[in-house]
Amino acid sequence: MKKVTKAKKATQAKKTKKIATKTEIEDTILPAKTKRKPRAAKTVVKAKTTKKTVVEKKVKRKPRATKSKVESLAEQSTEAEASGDIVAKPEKRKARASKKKVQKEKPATTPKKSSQVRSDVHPEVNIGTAGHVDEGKSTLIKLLTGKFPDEHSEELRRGITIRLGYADCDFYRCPNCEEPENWSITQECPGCNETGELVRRVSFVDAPGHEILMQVMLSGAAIMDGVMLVIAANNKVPQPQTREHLAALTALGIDKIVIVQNKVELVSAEEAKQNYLDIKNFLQGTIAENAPIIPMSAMHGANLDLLLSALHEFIPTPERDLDAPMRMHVARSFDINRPGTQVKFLKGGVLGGSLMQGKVRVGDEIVILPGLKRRVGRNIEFIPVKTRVESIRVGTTGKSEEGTPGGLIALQTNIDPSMARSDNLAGSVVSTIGAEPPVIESITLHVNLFDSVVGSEIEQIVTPIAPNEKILLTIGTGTAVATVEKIQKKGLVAFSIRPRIALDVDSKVALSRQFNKRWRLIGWGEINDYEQIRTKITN
Ligand SMILES: Nc1nc2c(ncn2[C@@H]2O[C@H](COP(=O)(O)OP(=O)(O)OP(=O)(O)O)[C@@H](O)[C@H]2O)c(=O)[nH]1
Ligand SMILES: [Mg+2]
Repeated sequence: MKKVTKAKKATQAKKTKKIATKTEIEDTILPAKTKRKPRAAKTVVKAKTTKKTVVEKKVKRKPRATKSKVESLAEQSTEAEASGDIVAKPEKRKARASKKKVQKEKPATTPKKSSQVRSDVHPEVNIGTAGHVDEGKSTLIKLLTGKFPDEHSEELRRGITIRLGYADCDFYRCPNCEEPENWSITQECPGCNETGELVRRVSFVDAPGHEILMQVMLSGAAIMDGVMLVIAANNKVPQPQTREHLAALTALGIDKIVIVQNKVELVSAEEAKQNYLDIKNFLQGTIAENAPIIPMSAMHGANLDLLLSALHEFIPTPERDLDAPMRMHVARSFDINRPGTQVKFLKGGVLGGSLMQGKVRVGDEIVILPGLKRRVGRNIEFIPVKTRVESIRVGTTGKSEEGTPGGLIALQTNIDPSMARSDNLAGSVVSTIGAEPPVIESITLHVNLFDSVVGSEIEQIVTPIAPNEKILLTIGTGTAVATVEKIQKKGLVAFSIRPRIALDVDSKVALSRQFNKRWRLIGWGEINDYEQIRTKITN
């Protein structure tokens, strides 16, 4: 039985290698760091049939009729933003039901199921995706983790990512094989069947590429330690959201970047080389100037080993301060109770996100800031919520007694589950009691504006910020519409923020302005000063 599985794996591996344009492209275009020894019997196979299906799919992907629904989801996300499917059981059920109707293409290779991830290891780093719509970000996550991150029924129906997706993957290194062939996502080396050493577990955060979902991407970026910027080899470079996402990474100071030149099997070697040069040209002078460019086919699994090697080298696990007070960015919140559950069996609200610093243990007393949203007349108020951690889920590992930075975690608390329903608490910060981050209602920023609005087809000039103008601020996973109160000299701008926001004082602030009813990234701000309000922590 075991032999059959091995033989099958070997055949699949061979097929994958054939499709790879790795050797040809590497020989000519890979930067010195990632250039590898050529391997025997690797040919470029141009997948004409796949091209056809992609063209057909593109036609399928543009139904305008459903636009308003996606837009309303996007609007919701502007207010309550980010997500990261952590414990959303009811949504998963819905998604499965509608999967049958959707003709979404699936990668040909499924290297492993996420359930194969070892249960005794915690993820230590969050790697996100970025890039223009449809260029293969979610397909890449499926290749790496075995889990296709688009699970929401609307995502499956539309064929685009709408919420943040999330899945874990283990990186193994074979003691016998040479770089980069020694890297794999299975313990058994696909090259020589030797048992590999587990190097680290990575949590992947999949962001949407659609232009109207920019705020979701920005919120997700708050929990990314590094990013795979996916650029399709069969598209002109740069596409608007390739530009806008790279600008967002610049704004938020995320400079650990690996470029994935995806869908290389759809173009000739010549076209791939030209596309590589276009990417290089586009990256020149940006924070990703020296990022490695990995030619890949996410759909066929080509060059996965090279990608793992580059992620290991270019997105190392950051140093974490485990002794600092616990802080967590909340990306999603849920009520996990099924309708009709008896009151005595109800479970408290669940918060999903990632720790920035410190540790959290079952039984810890924590506070959620700015807290519970409440409408008072025409205003929205927030009430800080004190609660207790009832249980912790760490990535796909399952229940754990402790959560640490790196990887997505879900905290089940003892708050009324209805408080956490439908991402009500997304954008909040969770903290140890007694060492809370400031909750602010005004902030002064050193503003840096881009020369032009990079996220639309037509590049428009970014005009200076004007008095009384409304600007959308993204701070951590939270967003708030702010009003310009005062423009001081040297690019200092004072904003009033309503509703309040819990501030991670080390974070950069992304600034977006409305153009034709869409928020577009126009620059970023560094925190100069803020006015903290007194918060009363209630039970
Ligand atoms: N031929 C080919 N098709 C691919 C490859 N990667 C992705 N695709 C296809 O491209 C389409 C878009 O893929 P997704 O993974 O959903 O793209 P995405 O970047 O996640 O899209 P958004 O999240 O909506 O921005 C799907 O039909 C995929 O099957 C690849 O390497 N080769
Ligand atoms: Mg996607």
